[in-house]
Amino acid sequence: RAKADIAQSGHAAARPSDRRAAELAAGLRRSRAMIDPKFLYDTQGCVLFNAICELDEYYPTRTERAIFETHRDAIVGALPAGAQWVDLGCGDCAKSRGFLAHADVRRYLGVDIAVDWIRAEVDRLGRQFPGIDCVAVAADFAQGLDLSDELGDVARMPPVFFYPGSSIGNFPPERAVGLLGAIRGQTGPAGCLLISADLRKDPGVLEHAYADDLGVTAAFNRNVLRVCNQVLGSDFHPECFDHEACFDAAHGRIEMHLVARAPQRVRWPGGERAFQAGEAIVTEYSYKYTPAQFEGLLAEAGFSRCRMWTDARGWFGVFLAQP
Ligand code: AVI
Repeated sequence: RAKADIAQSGHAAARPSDRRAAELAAGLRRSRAMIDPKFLYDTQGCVLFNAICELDEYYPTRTERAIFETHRDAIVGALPAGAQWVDLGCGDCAKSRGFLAHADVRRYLGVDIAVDWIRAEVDRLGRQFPGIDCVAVAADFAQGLDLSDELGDVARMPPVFFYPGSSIGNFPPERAVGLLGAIRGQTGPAGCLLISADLRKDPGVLEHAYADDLGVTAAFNRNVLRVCNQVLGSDFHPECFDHEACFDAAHGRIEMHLVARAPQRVRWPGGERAFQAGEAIVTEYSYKYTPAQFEGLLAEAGFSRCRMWTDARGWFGVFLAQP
């Protein structure tokens, strides 16, 4: 079970801060240095990510919003009645609001790793929708998802899992199938999954979306080195690394890199790593799928029916997957 309340119980072998430091050190020691993308999202990283979502180049957020608005009635009409709405990575619950106003929902579960922050947001949602029982759940579902206790009898109150933002694209396909499979295991016979995925398109459009002219994504990427310095005690100089985003066609993914401008050595308590000029640290993958590929992942995860809504350019997909 990936539950923050269990992770914080103090009985784990290593303290969470030590585990995070060990994970960073292990990634940096790999022949191709890597930093897990979850480290991008400290408070400053979240502010920068929200700014990215407003950029002209970063089309996913506004394209998804437009698809939700255009096809709201069709989407809502396909959802089960008397549902419990499970908002995965709910944040400020903003994307759910437009659906809760129209769908037949009895209960809302806001699931997020940052439970202290979301508690206030979920309470606010509860005041806006007094007829819906709103609950905040602490879980790092990237590590696995088991909400069976919170969901209760799914045959009586079918869950609608909601996973917007194309965040599934930040998992490699095999891990994505694992998470989708865990969701499928908890839908029951009448529940479903409403999920977004960014679709394949011209690599130039993709690369520009991840390397904007203002340099906001560059700042977001470099910020992870500051996080490293805080968590691991390393002595990275973020300004000595260049942001790079390139589309790897063979894997169908954008790769975000931090590229050493000059030879340098980075030290941390108990370790160090030398970088040649031009050597990269991989900080994020963002997979882009064709509709058929993404439907294939959903099928592999155990969903047998699937519908997709998209925009006029076919850049972004909203999928409703049912058992
Ligand atoms: C959160 N996730 C879906 C974003 C993406 O597009 O992969 C993260 C991001 N990284 C750079 N820009 C946006």
